[in-house]
Amino acid sequence: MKAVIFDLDGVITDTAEFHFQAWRNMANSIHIDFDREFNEELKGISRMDSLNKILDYGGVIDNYSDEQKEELADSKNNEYVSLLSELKPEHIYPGIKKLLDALKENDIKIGLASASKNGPTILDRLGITNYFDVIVNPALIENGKPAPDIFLKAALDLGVTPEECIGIEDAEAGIKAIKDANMFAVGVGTVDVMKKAGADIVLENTKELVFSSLLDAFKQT
Ligand code: B16
Ligand code: MG
Repeated sequence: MKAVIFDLDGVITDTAEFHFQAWRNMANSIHIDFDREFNEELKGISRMDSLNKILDYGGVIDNYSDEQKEELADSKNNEYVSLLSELKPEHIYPGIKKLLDALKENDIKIGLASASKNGPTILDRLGITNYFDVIVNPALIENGKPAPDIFLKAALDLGVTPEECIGIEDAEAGIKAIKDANMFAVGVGTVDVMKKAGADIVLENTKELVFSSLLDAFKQT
């Protein structure tokens, strides 16, 4: 194992509630409402894919030009970014800081493969930017998760092969992306859902993301 590539939202911290509030306000402004169950489908996918899903859900996908969609996505993002100002280091999920320290101590490279264009802002607010050797810019990745591209780019930029990497994800689309990249996939979340997506091991809580356990699990493959 030479590198660990992290997803951000749902693994390092949780800004899902901010995404939910901002998307729902945007949707309400065009007379669409949705609940938390539908919101689950928006996790881990890009901003524009999320907007298209919402417009499709509201039955109005054909009523909006590309320009109008950009405006809607911008209005959601503006609200989301202002909500991010509430984010603090204490919002890092349990066990993550300890894992980052252990990876550094053991010379394991650290990458970020988040679909979020706000990834660098979020890492800054959490005070953990310096741990990351590579932060992939999702704007430069043609095919979003579940395509493996963002994880492959992280490995390439870290100078390691995919087989030397562990990927950590909380979304089905992300686990599929890691497996299609030929990496060892650690799922954080519900066992059935993560296993179905192809996770090699599943942890119910980030507290269980312990360096020695990850290394053991990786060695067994
Ligand atoms: P942005 P991840 C994803 O982050 C979120 O889970 C998803 O809900 C969001 O739509 C996506 O980032 C894009 O975010 O609008 O900030 O570019 O889980 O890949 O870290
Ligand atoms: Mg995620």
